[in-house]
Amino acid sequence: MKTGTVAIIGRPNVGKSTLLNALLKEKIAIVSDKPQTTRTRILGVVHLPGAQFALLDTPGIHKPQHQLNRRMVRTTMDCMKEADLLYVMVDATAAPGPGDRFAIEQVREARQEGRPPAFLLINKVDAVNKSRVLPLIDAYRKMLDWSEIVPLSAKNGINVDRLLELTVAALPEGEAGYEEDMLTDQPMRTLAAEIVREKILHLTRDEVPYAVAVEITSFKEEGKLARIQASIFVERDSQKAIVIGKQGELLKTVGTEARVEMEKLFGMKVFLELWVTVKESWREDEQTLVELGY
Ligand SMILES: Nc1nc2c(ncn2[C@@H]2O[C@H](COP(=O)(O)OP(=O)(O)O)[C@@H](O)[C@H]2O)c(=O)[nH]1
Ligand SMILES: [Mg+2]
Repeated sequence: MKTGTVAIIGRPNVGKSTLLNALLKEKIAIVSDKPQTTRTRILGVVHLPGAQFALLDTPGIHKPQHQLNRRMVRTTMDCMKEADLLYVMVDATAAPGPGDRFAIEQVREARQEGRPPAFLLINKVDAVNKSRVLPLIDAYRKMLDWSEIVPLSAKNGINVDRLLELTVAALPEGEAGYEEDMLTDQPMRTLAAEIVREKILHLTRDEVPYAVAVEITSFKEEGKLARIQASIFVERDSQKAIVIGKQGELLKTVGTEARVEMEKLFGMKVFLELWVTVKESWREDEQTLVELGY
């Protein structure tokens, strides 16, 4: 069968995690309109008749400012080394910008003699007029020796089947490496923490999304019930006040939305408790970053 590893690369916010979820037909990677939503490597396994491949969603390539960001970029570079094929994703709603050029430059440096092959994925074509796509293809064509150029919409599923066909054709022959029902290597604790973080990202803005981390402090399964306790870390008292909200409203909404999504993904009832804790400069603290799995 056709097997291998595919890494999704690109600047933040182009839709990498949305594509991972679309290809897996299950939401395992959190998505938001804020850059740097994905902080770790996320592995999903795509199962097709006659093919199985590991798909690596990455934090994306950007110029790092914090210790956390340096780790995120390093993770992305490591994923490229593991891959048999790269999906390099750009956004059809924007002209090629410095972020895209920087990402493509990193891809060029990580490859040796044109290996692994790279597909250019022009995402979000649902949001632009068709006439805008051809000039984009022309502009990007010059930047790397792409094996394929695929305009698509990860969100609406446009051309996603075509991408799968091209991917299977490009993968090497090999033995299946994963169990037939394996979806991701992320433990339930990690998925739970990420779901809580996503709900906070959706409900906050400015510097708050970047300053938030979530740690599951307790996860107990009792038959068809999961009792989950989570700590939400922020860097300042003012951020704590924002995350809790007036009379605890925001935190309550986070809790409700996160619980509903966990119940769907885990197929069990969830009892969720949330705490907000100030942890100054956690993004610069090596030990905290390790503890949080970054
Ligand atoms: N219109 C449109 N929006 C998309 C598409 N794919 C992703 N998005 C949106 O782009 C934003 C960033 O998506 P995300 O998957 O988190 O990007 P990542 O940072 O590259 O992983 C989110 O608001 C998504 O809903 C698409 O195909 N079309
Ligand atoms: Mg992402």
